[in-house]
Amino acid sequence: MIYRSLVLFAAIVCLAACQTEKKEIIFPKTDLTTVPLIPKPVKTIATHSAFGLDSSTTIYTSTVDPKFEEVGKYLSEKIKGKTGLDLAVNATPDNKVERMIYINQSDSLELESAEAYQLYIKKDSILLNAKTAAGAFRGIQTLRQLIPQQSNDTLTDHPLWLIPTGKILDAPKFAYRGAMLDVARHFFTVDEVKKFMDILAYYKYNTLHLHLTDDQGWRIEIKSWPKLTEIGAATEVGGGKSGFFTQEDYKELVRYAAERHITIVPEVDMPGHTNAASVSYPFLNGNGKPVKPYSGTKVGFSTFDAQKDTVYSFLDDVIGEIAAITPGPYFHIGGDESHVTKKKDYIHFVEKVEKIVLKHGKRSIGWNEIAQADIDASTVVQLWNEPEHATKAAKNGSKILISMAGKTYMDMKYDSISEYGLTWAGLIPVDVAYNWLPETLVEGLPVESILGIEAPLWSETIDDSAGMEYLAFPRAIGYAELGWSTTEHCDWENYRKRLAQQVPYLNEMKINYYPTKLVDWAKE
Ligand code: TNX
Repeated sequence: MIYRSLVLFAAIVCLAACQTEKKEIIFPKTDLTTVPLIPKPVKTIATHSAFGLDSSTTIYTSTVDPKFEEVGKYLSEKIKGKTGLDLAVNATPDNKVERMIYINQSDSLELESAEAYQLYIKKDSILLNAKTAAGAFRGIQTLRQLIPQQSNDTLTDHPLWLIPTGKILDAPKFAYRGAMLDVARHFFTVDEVKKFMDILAYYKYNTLHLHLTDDQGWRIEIKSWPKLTEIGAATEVGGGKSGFFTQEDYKELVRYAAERHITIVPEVDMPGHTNAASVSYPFLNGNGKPVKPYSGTKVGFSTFDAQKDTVYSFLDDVIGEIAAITPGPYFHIGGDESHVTKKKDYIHFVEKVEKIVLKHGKRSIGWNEIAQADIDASTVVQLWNEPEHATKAAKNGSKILISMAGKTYMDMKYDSISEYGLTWAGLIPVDVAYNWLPETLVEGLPVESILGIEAPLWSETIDDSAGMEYLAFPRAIGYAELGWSTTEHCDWENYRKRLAQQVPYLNEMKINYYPTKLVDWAKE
């Protein structure tokens, strides 16, 4: 099969080469190494000519794994959006094919991880090699970023979008590169979440963690416990529109994410942050006080009753229903700020819930407090405030996800004039958000224990795409690079120039980013 697709590739390249021989175009000198790619690839070598993308360019893909063809179609759709060109995918080769983009499933040993890719750009062909469709998908994001905004209309009788020639060899530093969206404090619609995913995908994120439940709202339909959404979804911070995802909505988000090779991680935060669940079903409540709907922003007052068997059978249903519609490997159990849960109850609770998650075929992720319990080595600890929890968990074999509040909390204000955001973990201007490394942040935490990086966006101060985008962008673009690029490529001065050149994309996507003065934004 691989042999057959290579023969096809060779045949089409030959066809393309023969065609272009007739009318040799003299391209202006290009330099692949100066294109403002984010995240910066591992290795880039320029050969100074150009591939002229035009209406006769055709996309071919390996067909053994149908997901490669889907990647080809995604590329074609994005090229159409940017240039207006409508490129065929896997059309029968004919004499009109002058140039081609070939997305090839390769077992080259140089592709060391699932998301690694190689991009060879020549005058007549672009070859993208990857082991998996996920790798091919990351590779086409690089290709999208290489396509200039403006076409060159002077070289031939029709417009050409000149892609600099050369070679890019690339692979991520960390396997997990995520963002979190809190849909509990304020609800965000399916379309708002989809737009967020589109942007994350462009910068090679591979995970979206949805914080689905909190004191102020329960946002996911659970068929066996309908009051969770009938009652628990009616509130949000400050009153407001509220809402929830039906299971069909959630499945649609999962499908949309999968198309972008993004894994959805669902979170049910517990035993604290559970007021909305307890309002729906008061037997769950363990803080000894009458429960009432909550739309404030205080944390740490609620808890499930960790001693009741019925609480665990409820959780077995909830986790089971969500796990059944979640193809990804993780289920996030929360575990933060359970200030009114007795320590022994908290530990008992975490250990029991972790077993329920395992029973439903998932690995747990929990905020760093869960490391106080005797957790399984398969459980991931998400470090947000107390590094000693993370180092302890790593010693016991757990992987650590880096989300330190003072560096990665996208809900912190950028500066004193920020329109949205909180300040408890400090102001996080765009340079502070970028100028650190996940692998050296915590002393004594070996890099092998780091699963990756995740930037949380809590939503106490935002309730729509405008607010979401203001806080997330441009900071999320920097976290994408910290999670993907090699240490020597993570350099603020170099990065801020590349960030400045993201303006055409940010505008094309109508992203309400914060135009920080720390960056000399490109004029369009
Ligand atoms: C702390 S971080 C929280 C959230 C808040 C956030 C606001 C964490 C695990 N818990 O409940 O929304 O601060 O910045």
